Amino acid sequence: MDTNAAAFVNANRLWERHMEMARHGATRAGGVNRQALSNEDFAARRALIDWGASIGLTACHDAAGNLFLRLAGTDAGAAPVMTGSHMDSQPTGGKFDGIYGVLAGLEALQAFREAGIVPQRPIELVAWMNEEGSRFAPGMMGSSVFAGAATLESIVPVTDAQGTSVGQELRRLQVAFGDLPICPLGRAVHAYVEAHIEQGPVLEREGLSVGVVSGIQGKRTFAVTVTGEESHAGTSRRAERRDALLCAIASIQAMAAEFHDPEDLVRFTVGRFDVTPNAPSVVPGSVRFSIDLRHPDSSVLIRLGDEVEAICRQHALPCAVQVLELSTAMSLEFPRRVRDIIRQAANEQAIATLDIPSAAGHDARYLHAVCPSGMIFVPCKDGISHNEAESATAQDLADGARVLTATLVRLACADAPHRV
Ligand code: HGY
Ligand code: MN
Ligand code: MN
Repeated sequence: MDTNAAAFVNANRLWERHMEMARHGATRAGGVNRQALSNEDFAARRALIDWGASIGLTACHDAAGNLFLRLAGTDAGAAPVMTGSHMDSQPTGGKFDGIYGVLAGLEALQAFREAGIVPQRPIELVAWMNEEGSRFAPGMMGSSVFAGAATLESIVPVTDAQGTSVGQELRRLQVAFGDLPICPLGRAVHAYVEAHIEQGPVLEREGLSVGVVSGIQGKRTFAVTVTGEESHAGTSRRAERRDALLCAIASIQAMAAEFHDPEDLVRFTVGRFDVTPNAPSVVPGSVRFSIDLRHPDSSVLIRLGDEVEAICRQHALPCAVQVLELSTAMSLEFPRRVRDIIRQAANEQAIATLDIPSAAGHDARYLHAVCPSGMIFVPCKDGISHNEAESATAQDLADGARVLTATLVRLACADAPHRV
């Protein structure tokens, strides 16, 4: 048995698997549109299951659509170590967001097999359902239900823009993957480590290939509905109009002004804006828009988020407003002992690292609530992500996978020098 499993990480195989996965939902501009529980997502799941089967991993999925591939350990009853991320993408997503953590985990388990290492604890590779929240809002549905932060009942009624519900798509998933056993929803996990592209410019700027993630900034998301009155574009007088679009814009501009901070730490985003009836000669009667609000300081996030409804009500007059908070997540810091294990694994591989906070959200947020968790970042070109131009290098992806592999050895092997 070769204890240096990381030496068996194959950069070319890892890269080729990314290119193969990018075929599922490939867009003309070179990105991917592989949204949660779509046919493209199903195809990616089947490809992952097949790759896993070729190295002896056994697959199951839970009632929330989370997919697990298990490497057996000598202690079958021990709580597993988990690693993974998400395979779903934004509609104009890139080839690496999410899928890198899944393929780096697969690469690590293949390295274990090729090194002849059987861990004491089972190691489970996981692909969380609907991390992105683009088709069904909010995101991180699978990991939040797995961790008990949300219920299955709360996600199944959520519908996409076509009126298809999560429940309908989960049933379609169970039929399409009828060969997969169903595993329990929410199980004991010994530790969780997620590899992900940084989605920011720091590692590339510092010339480093690996970051040890210190934590994740807080995020609150809202759905706002502004209700006015449809009327004729030619005959209805301005004084009588209740124009939902102008009222929504006034609310958004008021929030942007209120949330503007000289330190440029507030992240206020209206990414979705739906006008009804969306007809050129009809004064809009209704507008639904999303709010994604983030800040590294939870007290600021609480203060600003608590102002959303009042600002909307005040500035949307004479229209009516309904504000629904979809998700609330405070800033978190990963446990030092997990960060130390990741850093020591990198040192062993002679890979320099940097401690770096995550401005983006990740499923690790919910695993952090149920077990010792951590994250490994690798750079992406110019920090670009949630964009079809998202890019990374085979070398950086492999370095991250090597650190992940060495970390998993420490977490799952009996004779490893560390305990979480
Ligand atoms: O929005 C996020 O932070 C994540 O990339 N879905
Ligand atoms: Mn992601
Ligand atoms: Mn993303």
